[in-house]
Amino acid sequence: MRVSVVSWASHAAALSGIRRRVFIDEQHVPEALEWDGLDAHATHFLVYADALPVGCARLLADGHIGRMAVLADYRGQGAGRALLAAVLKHAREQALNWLYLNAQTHAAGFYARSGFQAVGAVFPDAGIPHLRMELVMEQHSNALNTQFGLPGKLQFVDAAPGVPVVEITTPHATARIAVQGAQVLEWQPTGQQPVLWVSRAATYQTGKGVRGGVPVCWPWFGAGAEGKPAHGFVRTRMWEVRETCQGAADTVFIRLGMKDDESTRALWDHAFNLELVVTVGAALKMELVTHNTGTVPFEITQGLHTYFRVGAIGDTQVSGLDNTAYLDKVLDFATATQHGAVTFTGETDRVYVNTTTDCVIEDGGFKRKIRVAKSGSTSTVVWNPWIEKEKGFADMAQGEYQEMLCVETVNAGNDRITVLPGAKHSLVAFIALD
Ligand code: TA6
Repeated sequence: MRVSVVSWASHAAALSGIRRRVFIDEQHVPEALEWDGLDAHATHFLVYADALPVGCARLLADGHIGRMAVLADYRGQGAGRALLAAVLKHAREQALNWLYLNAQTHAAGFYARSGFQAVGAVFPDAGIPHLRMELVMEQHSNALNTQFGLPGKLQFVDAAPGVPVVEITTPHATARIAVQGAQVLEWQPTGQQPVLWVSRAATYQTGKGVRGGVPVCWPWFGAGAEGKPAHGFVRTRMWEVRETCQGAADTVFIRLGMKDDESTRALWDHAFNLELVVTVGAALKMELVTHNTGTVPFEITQGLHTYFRVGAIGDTQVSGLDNTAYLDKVLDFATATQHGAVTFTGETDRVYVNTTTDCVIEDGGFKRKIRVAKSGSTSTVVWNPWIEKEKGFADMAQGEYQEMLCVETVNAGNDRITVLPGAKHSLVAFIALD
């Protein structure tokens, strides 16, 4: 089987002919979904049996592989394998080292044999069950360093195959951020204990968030609707690195982003551009910016689900929430009011409402105070799983509940954000040692 790399301009007839027979005639995909306007901007691939074009595929500039189709009479003869091999070869040549696709579930094994890993749950697309699958090529960190590295200040390393992590070094602090999920993992001011907590049992693998750091919960906070992931779907997917730069006062910042695609629209049918901008220095600033790129308003709940490292939970309290009402998840979301500082003697899982105040984690064990300031939020979550709930987390080691505490900067409960078409919303968490 011979494969040619072609353009839509030169081979639209052959490409559309194959896709019409396979997707529209055979699989009844609606025309409007098939011709999505992206073809003119994509690289296309045609596989030939003798002189006849019998299969196609396309690759978008962001690494999205799609429209893989082989005519019925030519399946099982290696056409698909030849197409995928050509796409991967072209991607490497273009230094595209992170690829993703939305595979019809019956084809998941085919892609898995080329190293693609499933991310998230099965979702319907045009009424056909699909799985999002991602592949990080072995030299992904190298490519990211070439494009975004800042010598002596910012570099990418692989925490595990396919899990690139950015390491940031400044005179005031160091930090680590997983590109997958745009998850800040560490922030450690010079001479201090780490401020963020990551479980010793945490795993680093494609499609799975790390237990600890700052998971990004979006476009919903908390339990999802039936069959949808808790805390939204962005924390287990690869984000794209968009910008890195040295900022004022010896800070370094990185901007990561994600846009909607078929697999996100199958879970949440809206067009969006989501960005996380992290500024590392003597403080840690995380700004989660939601941009509604669609034509209708949408509503989100969200959170920067920050896990803090404390010396001993029993010797820790949180001030700043005095006289604040909260929903107590441990008591089936019963409402109560906080009196004085929050102390910890058991499982604690509370959504404090109508509050814009700073919280201060007063850590008697490490003899330090961590200030959590925020903007774009009127609710704060305080969570410690304690002994029993800890046992339910395979990625928490026994007894770790004693050294961690979540003070989360969120829009949760009735703190729901409506973003109008074209508008943006910014949620900021600003963390510093008092
Ligand atoms: O923010 C608190 C919480 O919603 C807890 O109820 C618990 O579910 C925690 O988040 C961890 O959730 P996760 O999905 O990361 O295991």
